Amino acid sequence: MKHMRTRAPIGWLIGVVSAAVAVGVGELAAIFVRPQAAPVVAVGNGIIVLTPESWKRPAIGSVGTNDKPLLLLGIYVLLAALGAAIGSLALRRLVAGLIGVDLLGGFGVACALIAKGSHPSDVIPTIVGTLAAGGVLVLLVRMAGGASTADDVALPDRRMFLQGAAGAAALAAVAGFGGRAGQHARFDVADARKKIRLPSAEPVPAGADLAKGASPWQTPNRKFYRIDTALTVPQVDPDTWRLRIHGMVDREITMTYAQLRARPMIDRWITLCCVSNPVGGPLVGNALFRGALLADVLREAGVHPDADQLLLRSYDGYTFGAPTAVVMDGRDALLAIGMNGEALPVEHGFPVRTVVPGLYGYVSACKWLVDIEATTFDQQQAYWVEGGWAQRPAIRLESRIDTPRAHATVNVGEQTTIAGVAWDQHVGVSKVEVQVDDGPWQPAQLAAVPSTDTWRQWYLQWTPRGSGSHRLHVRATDGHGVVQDTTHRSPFPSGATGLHSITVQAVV
Ligand SMILES: Nc1nc2c(c(=O)[nH]1)N[C@H]1C(S)=C(S)[C@@H](COP(=O)(O)O)O[C@H]1N2
Ligand SMILES: [Mo]
Repeated sequence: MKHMRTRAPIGWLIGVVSAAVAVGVGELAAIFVRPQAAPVVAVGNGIIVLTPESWKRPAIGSVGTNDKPLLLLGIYVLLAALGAAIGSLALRRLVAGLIGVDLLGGFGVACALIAKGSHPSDVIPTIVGTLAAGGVLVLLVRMAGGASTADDVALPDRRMFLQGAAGAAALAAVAGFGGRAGQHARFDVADARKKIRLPSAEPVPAGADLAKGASPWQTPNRKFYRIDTALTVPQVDPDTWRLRIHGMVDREITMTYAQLRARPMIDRWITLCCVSNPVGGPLVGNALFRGALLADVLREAGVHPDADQLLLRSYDGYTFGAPTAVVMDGRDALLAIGMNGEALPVEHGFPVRTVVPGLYGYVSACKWLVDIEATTFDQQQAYWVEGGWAQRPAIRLESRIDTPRAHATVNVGEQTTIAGVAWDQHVGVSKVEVQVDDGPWQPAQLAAVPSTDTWRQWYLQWTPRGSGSHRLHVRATDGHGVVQDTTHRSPFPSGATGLHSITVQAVV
């Protein structure tokens, strides 16, 4: 009985340490492949593909913002648990334990293969890690006195076993951290990005940024919302970057970064928003994008008139289907290289992304762009459209109260600014109104805008009369005179509608 109690934890320890070796050695091997090929990342990317789209909602870009660390944590926890189970199995029957290791490794290999944008060589780190884990498992089982179905076998040499386990754990840690460091040294494009100099950014247009307490009209790069499926931010070297334009075109084009930069460049303020932004939500931002006109390049390629879809493909293997007619109707659809006077930040698509004013991100704003295929909506479906999101959604007119904050305290009899932003890219915002409780809709002051492609700040001065709770509503009217849709709809499948409202507490 006494020994039985000690044997189970020994098996768990052997298994967990072996699993750690798989992960660590895999990280090390990924130096020779690429960061996406590290086992845990490959498994995560495979799980993203395996997860039904309905589970990934409401955050489009599936693993939206906070769920990425959660996904990775889940993988580590599950791996440790399965490792512990395999370890105790191995301590009874070594072959069974090794089969467990292989099954787990096999799952990892399968994930590496099905991940979007995968290369066949992405399986190498998982294979190397699995082999290392198998070796360590055998070694530690031997040090623990060999596999046995008897319950009362004690450790032959407790010290030696613990030293062996500690050594394997140290190997896992050194290989893991060393692997990560090596991957950064070999693949990070931060230095290449820093070397790229763009003309300094234009100042914010006069009168655009006048509502105190509203979101700043220009969103700084580090505050710009980020939505994508990338567990590791793709590191795309501008020196080896190529854009291929093909499909239903007269002349295929392959463009280098230098060739793109040699094209005429324009700077445009454009508000980008995510279809999965809830009413009043934060998934919207406004920046100065610098780039070349996409339509010019498409004309050079000779896109066929019946190619109604441009399938934009990213380095990490995701696809975005933009209507060709929209991209070519004269709006400033960009092959963007710059954002707010800097080269695109790596998380926002360095070195090149597309930005199309008036279209949601998931149908137009391909980050880490590498490929454009002229095709039709009938022939090919883009990634999120496969998951049920609308194929050609019209962008929604929206307005948001930024100040006061929901549930804020305001003072009775004291003038308070209600302010925020409203947007309907490429159509524009002509009016914003605010309603306090059941009162009349009061027109807000509108800030200036350089075009219809950006959001518009608004503000209204309000003096709360009675103490207690007050409800504030905002609604906008678009450039054609259409008032915002009040029907409450969730973001799936074509963008949220409904009015943003907050309550505040007035006190004396
Ligand atoms: N490669 C890639 N590009 C992508 C995505 C992605 O998941 N992968 N998400 C899209 C979505 S849904 C949006 S809303 C925008 C967001 O761009 P941002 O992260 O620069 O704000 O990027 C788009 N481009
Ligand atoms: Mo999005």
